[in-house]
Amino acid sequence: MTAISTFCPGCGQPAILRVMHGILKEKKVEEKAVLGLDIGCSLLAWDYLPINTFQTHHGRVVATMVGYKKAKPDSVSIAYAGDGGAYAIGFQSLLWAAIRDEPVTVIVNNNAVYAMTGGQTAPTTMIGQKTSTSPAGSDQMPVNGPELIRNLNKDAYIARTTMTDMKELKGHLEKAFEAQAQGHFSLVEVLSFCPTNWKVMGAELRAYVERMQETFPLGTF
Ligand SMILES: Cc1ncc(C[n+]2csc(CCOP(=O)(O)OP(=O)(O)O)c2C)c(N)n1
Ligand code: SF4
Ligand SMILES: [Mg+2]
Repeated sequence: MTAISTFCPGCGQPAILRVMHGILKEKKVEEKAVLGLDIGCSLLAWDYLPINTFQTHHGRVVATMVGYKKAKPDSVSIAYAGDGGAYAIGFQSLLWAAIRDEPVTVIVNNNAVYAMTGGQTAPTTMIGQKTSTSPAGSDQMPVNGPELIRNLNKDAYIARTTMTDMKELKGHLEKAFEAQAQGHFSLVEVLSFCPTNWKVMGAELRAYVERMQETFPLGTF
């Protein structure tokens, strides 16, 4: 374990991970928790927190953590993925975990790009958003994961929040872990800064996330 962050300065992911870790500590389930990591910048969490982590292939974190939960039903099984890992390459296994109401908690870090590989257009890239593969602005309809999954499972806890509001983020993650404890699927999508690929800094980061909320409304679904 090391507390040294390898995330870029200003990245949203350390804040999400720290809030999540705080809840596990408060509930004294740190030792029972396993954080499964997708490929993408989420993998930089592998040694960020003093909890066990599990590195999976790209798009396979939900399936892996479903399997882990089946093997260890007393565990707190967490799948941490980017928007690309969750809603593109891993979409099929995510949808089936939701349909089957698998008792795992999925946290999706939505930065609206494929960050680790250079900021390409992702399933969550917004109409008009400029990326390295859509320099004139994307014309592709984005995927609204929580809204879609809500229609597949009425018992799951499904929410979208933002790392700019730690209190809300904490509340949603707490409810997601409670849903898992009660035997239900849960997913919290978190709108999150990626200064490196958005090419913005400081106050502009918050403004970017506010614009994201026009496409990705916050709340419980
Ligand atoms: C099977 C496979 N396809 C493609 C890649 C290349 N790849 C690695 S990370 C990544 C993008 C990840 O984007 P996202 O899931 O949104 O996470 P982020 O980096 O934005 O946090 C891609 C395409 C890979 N590692 N494996
Ligand atoms: S590229 Fe973006 S998401 Fe990845 S660590 Fe840097 S700021 Fe964070
Ligand atoms: Mg991403």
